[in-house]
Formats: sequence, structure tokens, C-alpha cells
Amino acid sequence: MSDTICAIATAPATAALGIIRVSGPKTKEFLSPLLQNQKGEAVLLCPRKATLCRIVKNHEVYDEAVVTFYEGPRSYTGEDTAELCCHGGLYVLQSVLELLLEAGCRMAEPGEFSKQAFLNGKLDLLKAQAVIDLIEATSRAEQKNALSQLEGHLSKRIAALYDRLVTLNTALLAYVDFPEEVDAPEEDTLLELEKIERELEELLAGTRRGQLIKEGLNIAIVGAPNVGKSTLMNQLLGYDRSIVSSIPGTTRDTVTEGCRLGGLKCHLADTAGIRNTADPIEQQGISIARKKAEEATVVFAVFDGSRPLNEEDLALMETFGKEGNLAIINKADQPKLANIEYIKNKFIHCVEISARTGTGCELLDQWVQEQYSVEDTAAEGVLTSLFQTQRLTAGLRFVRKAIEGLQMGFTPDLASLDITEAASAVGEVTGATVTDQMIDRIFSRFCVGK
Ligand SMILES: Nc1nc2c(ncn2[C@@H]2O[C@H](COP(=O)(O)OP(=O)(O)OP(=O)(O)O)[C@@H](O)[C@H]2O)c(=O)[nH]1
Ligand SMILES: [Mg+2]
Repeated sequence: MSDTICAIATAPATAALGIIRVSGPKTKEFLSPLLQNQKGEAVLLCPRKATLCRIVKNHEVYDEAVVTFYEGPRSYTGEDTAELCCHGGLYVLQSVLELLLEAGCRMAEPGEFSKQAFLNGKLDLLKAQAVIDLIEATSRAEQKNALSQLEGHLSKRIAALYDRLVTLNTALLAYVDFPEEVDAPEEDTLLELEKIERELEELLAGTRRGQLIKEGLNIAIVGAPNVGKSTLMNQLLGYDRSIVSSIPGTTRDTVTEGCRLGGLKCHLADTAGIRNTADPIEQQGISIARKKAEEATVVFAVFDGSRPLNEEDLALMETFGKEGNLAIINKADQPKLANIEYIKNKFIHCVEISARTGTGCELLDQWVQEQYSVEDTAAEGVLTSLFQTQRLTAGLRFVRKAIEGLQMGFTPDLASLDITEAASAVGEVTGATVTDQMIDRIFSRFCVGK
């Protein structure tokens, strides 16, 4: 019989409420003697009913808490579980936790509640990863993607691929063992493998998007000096991060900061104004600016709309006027003196804003949303972890190897070896084929109480 575990599930900080979680076969047995109602009577724990209880030992009251009991298997872990919604003082929570430990519970390891859920088939590895992603989400895109994965469409799709590979292999092995009795399966196997290959390719295409959602979009803000790059940076962040001044060449070192645009996590880099200069420090800043722009996924090329375009602007347009970059014509609160049509000819995407007043800055939000269609994130979600991508890539490699082998007329037993490897790699994503060490490694990334 497994242990009954307990842990504080909320963050270790003083707060209005704090939750202690208990899970295991003896949840009721350990918890019930500690609970009383307001009249001092014993409390009968009914499944899924929140009950206001005093937590008492030896006639001493430790807290008043709302206790909810979930009877296994209809609980997060699949075992009997209780959640004690206590007052959120660190001392209070610790003292209630100690009562549970004295009663016979064991302190939970990090992620042990979720690991138990996985072992009891309540959660596959993909959903477990989605739980971490949801807890760690810092943007709407991450939140939506994690919730889609929790719904399980992606899990079902990958589990089905795993099942199909296993079925295919069973048929192949039947033929290898009983060639007289079973029809030669090469043609059907090949067709099915090609279908699986296409599905894996599709899933992997989604992982690029998953990486973007998780890692965020790198945006470099570049332009000639004094066009308002730092003002834009501060406007997007909502506070003064970069120094702004009317003296050209203010920003030297690149200033980086995270923000959210169009529901996506973004990393903004405000860079030194690019121009010809004899100042060696400014030159260094400019070379870093160019490097940042090269590394970035998106360049926001800023121009000052309140003055005619100069040599520096023209050179920048040649370098950055590419698909995927955005021209930002700034200082729209001033009379327009720049040749805006010229800029629009060089850039596919162009917006006019005033970084100082904030007018038009919502266009940047919209632009990121349109370009990276965060709202479209497939309803079933996309894979975000490197581990998942690596395993599916390995699965695809073996499927392709099996296809090649069959096409070249190798015997089915060789294809079967590749299909076994492919199934094993694909199964690792949902957890169908993982080892104990892998399970431990994955769940140790969770916090205690999750
Ligand atoms: N009128 C107006 N002035 C602006 C606007 N944006 C920036 N400025 C002014 O333009 C000047 C330069 O702004 P910065 O944000 O420091 O420009 P920068 O591009 O970062 O300049 P460097 O760091 O020197 O390359 C400051 O005086 C700002 O107040 C705007 O939208 N409208
Ligand atoms: Mg600046």
C-alpha cells in the first residue's frame, strides 16, 4: 500500500489563505481525528463537500479551515485526497502540517502528487508537462497552450500514433514468425508508415510555434539616433527603463527587458542609434546593436516622422526592410516631414505612432498578434518542451528508416526493429514507454505540493 503524503501546496509566504494537501489510502484515517465542527463534534468527511472544521489536537485548536475530501479514484492523484484551506500564516500552516505528520502522513517529495496522478493513469506525461507550463505561464499564449494540452487532444493524438506503431509491429512480427500463415504485410505497412510519417511531421511543425510561445519573441528596436527608440521601449514596458534625452547617442549599451505583446512573451532590446561616429564607445554600442538585430526574430526599425529622412535612415531601410520586420514611424504628434511613402515602399509592414504620447502603440500589439496569430494557437495545443520535440524527431527518423528499408526490399524483421525504436520514442512523450528514472526526473521539476 502506498504512503499517505502531505505538503503545503501554496507558496511559502504569508497570505490570506494557504492550502495543505493530503493524498493516500489513509487520508481519512489520519485526518478525521484532527477535525471537529463548531460544536466540538467529530466531522464526517463526505466526498466533494467543503466543510468548515476546527483543526484540533488534545483539545488545543490549531486553525479553522475549510476541508474538502475527494474520494479516489475521482481525485487529482486518483487516491483519497483532502485539501485543507487554512489561514495563510506560515506558522499556522506549519503547525497543521506537523499534526498531519504526527498522525502518520509522510512529507511529499516535489511533484509527488502529480507523479501519483501519472502512476494512477489520471495524467499522462504530456499533461503533466502542461501542468508545469500552466503554473509557469507568463503570457496568454502560454496559458492557452497549456490549457489546450490539459484538455488532452494532443495526448490522444500522440497516444494513437504510439498504438498504431505497436499494432503495425505486431502484424510484422506475426509475418516474420509465421510467413506461411500470414499475408505479406509490406505494402500495407508502407502505406501506414507513410501516414504516420506525415502526422509526425505535422506535430513537429507545431513545435516551432511551441518554442516561440515558451521562449518568447526576440525583438530588436533599431534606428538612427534620436528617433525615439528608448521612448518606445519605455512606452511598451509602461515604466522608464531606458534613458531618454534629446542628445543623439544617448543609448550605448543594449537595454533588454521582457514584456508582453499580442498575448506573446517578448524580449525587447533597445539599442544604440546607428550612425557613422568617431567615438569608440558609441562604435562599440552600434556594433552590438547590429548584432542584436541580426539575432532577433523581429526588428522594429524606428524612423522619426517629424524630420526628413537622412542617409542613416536610408541605409537602415536597406538593411532591415525585410519581410517579418516592422517599420515604426515615430513622433506622429508632430507635423509629418519624412517621406512616408518611401518607407512604406521598403517595408511590407509599417505603423505610425507617437512613442511619447502612446498614440498608435496598440498597433504594435495588434501587429504581433496578427503575425504570430496567438489566438489561433491550435485548439489542441502545440508541444513546447525540447524533450518532447527530441523524442518525436527520433520517432520520425526511425519511421523514415523503416520506410526506406521496406522500399529497398529489406526483410520485415529489420523494419520491425526500426518501428520498435520509433514506438519507444513516441511513447516517451505520453509516458507509455518511459523509465522510472525519467519519471523521477520529470516530476522533480515540480514544486512541493503539486
Ligand atoms: N514629439 C515627440 N518626441 C519624441 C517622441 N518620441 C521620442 N521623442 C523625443 O525624441 C528625443 C530622443 O528620444 P530617445 O527615446 O532618447 O531616442 P533614441 O532613439 O533612443 O535615441 P538614442 O538613444 O540617442 O539613439 C527625446 O527628446 C524624446 O522625448 C514622440 O513620439 N514625439
Ligand atoms: Mg536611446
